[in-house]
Amino acid sequence: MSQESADPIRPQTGDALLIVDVQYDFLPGGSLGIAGADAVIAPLNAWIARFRAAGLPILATRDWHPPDHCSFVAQGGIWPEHCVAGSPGARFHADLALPEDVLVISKATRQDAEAYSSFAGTDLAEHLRRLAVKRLFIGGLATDYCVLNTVEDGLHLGYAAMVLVACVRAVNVRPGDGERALAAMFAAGAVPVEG
Ligand code: VGL
Ligand code: ZN
Repeated sequence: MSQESADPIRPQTGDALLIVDVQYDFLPGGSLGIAGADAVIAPLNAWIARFRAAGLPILATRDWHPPDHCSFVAQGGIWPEHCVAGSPGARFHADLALPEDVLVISKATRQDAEAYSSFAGTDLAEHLRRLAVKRLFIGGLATDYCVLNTVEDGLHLGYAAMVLVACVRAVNVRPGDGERALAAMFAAGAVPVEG
């Protein structure tokens, strides 16, 4: 059996892969490091290979904050400083096999606004319209913040949302946040995809 026919769901025209915030600061050793988050890289690379082979669009978001972003503890926010635009911690992990023509979406770039959704204040929706995308395959970090808000916004905007369950990890500020976030996404109409 070929690799492709063994895939649970085969990407097709109208699909795009959206990789959320696989940046050093969210990976173990980073300033907002998520336990086990490096485990998303290998399965995401397999999805990248499938989308590339099918000639389908691949987009990658990045948390891209100014140095005094309102979400940081020094500004009264809840997070340690992370993903400051242009800093080493804001880089995509080098093992993530992003293609040269990946569309990069920077988000939460304004000092005075938190923005967990990849759609908030970005041109993501314009890109998806131009590319005639109907269905988003979404994986990355973190399940309980940017993935959750991106999936919910995507569903509200009329996209089908396929959640790559092996490719997401949660911050879990409260134990169970990640599981609750997944349950909320599926209750809202997102579809779990293995692998
Ligand atoms: C995120 C916490 C703070 C995320 C971003 O990408 O999920 N989480 N900033
Ligand atoms: Zn952030």
